Amino acid sequence: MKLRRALLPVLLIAMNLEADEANYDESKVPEFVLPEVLRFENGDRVSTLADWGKRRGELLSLFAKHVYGITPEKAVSQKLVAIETQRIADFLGGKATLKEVSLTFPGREGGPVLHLLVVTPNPGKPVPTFLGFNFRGNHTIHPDPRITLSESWMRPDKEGRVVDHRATEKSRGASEERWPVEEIVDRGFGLAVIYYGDIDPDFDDGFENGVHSIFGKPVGDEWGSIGTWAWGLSRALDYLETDEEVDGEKVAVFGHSRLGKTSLWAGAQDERFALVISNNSGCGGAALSRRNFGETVKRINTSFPHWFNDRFPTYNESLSSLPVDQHQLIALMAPRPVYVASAVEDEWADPRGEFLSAKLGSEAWSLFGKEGIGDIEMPGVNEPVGDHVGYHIRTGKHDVTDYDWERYLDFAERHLK
Ligand code: GTR
Repeated sequence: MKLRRALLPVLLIAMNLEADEANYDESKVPEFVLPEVLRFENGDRVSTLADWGKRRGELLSLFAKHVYGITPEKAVSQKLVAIETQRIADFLGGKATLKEVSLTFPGREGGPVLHLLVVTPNPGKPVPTFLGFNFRGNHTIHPDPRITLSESWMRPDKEGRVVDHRATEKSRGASEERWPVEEIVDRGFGLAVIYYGDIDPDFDDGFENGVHSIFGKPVGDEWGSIGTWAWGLSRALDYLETDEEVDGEKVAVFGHSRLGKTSLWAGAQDERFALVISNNSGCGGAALSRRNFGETVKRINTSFPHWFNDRFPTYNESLSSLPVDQHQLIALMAPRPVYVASAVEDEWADPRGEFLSAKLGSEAWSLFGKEGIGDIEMPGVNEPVGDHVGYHIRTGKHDVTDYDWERYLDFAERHLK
């Protein structure tokens, strides 16, 4: 009896762990009913473009209220001041110009600064441009020693590239494989990047730091970190619209993983983004929440309580009552082009769930007489598909590779040039 009692908690923990283990078995994906793209909450069908305009608004507020959080009014109206702090006219051996631009809060000296790095082909003229966050500082996207080393809070690493949360010289170019800057420039595009931690350092500090120091702690259903990051992308776009070497009407927003979730939420809210790219964004990004494959809503809300708003975890155990699913987030990009990419070994992100979102979200493009993914079952590996909604699943793991960028450049060439 005594022994049994002692064993009980251990057993319960073990059972719990088992229950929380990720599912990678397609036959164990539960049956589910998805909320429709082209149907209002009141049950009416969406059949005209005017209807879609209203449905779009409805979906946006549902995603804000139940998933990513509502952007506080004062943030929506906040303008930042842009100051060019460095210009390197002979970047990439003279092929390109690199600019560093600081975006600051007016009247808030010592407040958060968003450091934007913009590379555009020489000679300068307005070009379509990719905008994306990086995970480790702007100086990691290319080893050029003239790029300013980020002074922002960084996640420590074992390689000595970050010490005491500060980037070291050793970290220059550390992420260059994810950013084929020269290839982008050679194909006539610009690239703008920001370190996402400039907006909100990625740890659960109870929303004290980053831009929360300006806007205050979220209350009620207000935003989590993904919401603040997405807001930062829009502020970067405010600046890019004024940059003479950037075509502000042709800015593609790109992101990988948690930052892919962010690029989707930014693209959904801000229709000035001309094209939207989600690279391996997974749960809370492109992947359908109801599939219970790989990372689940419960798991993500437990591991990263600061990413979404406080209401999202209330659906951890009851996904069927979540009023939205992620194919509707994809639909919010319509009629603009959107690209979703998966990787075979990135099962955690549920490649099939990412594909299904792209495919089912495509319904919205049909209202505009445009083709989305089309009538395709799961495409083969390294076989990109789709017209205004693009998709590929490539070989390899959770990452951003040259293969991914080549597809994004092809897609952007088709739609933005
Ligand atoms: C993982 C997380 C994913 C994804 C990834 C990343 O730990 O479970 O949802 O966002 O991090 O951003 O690298």
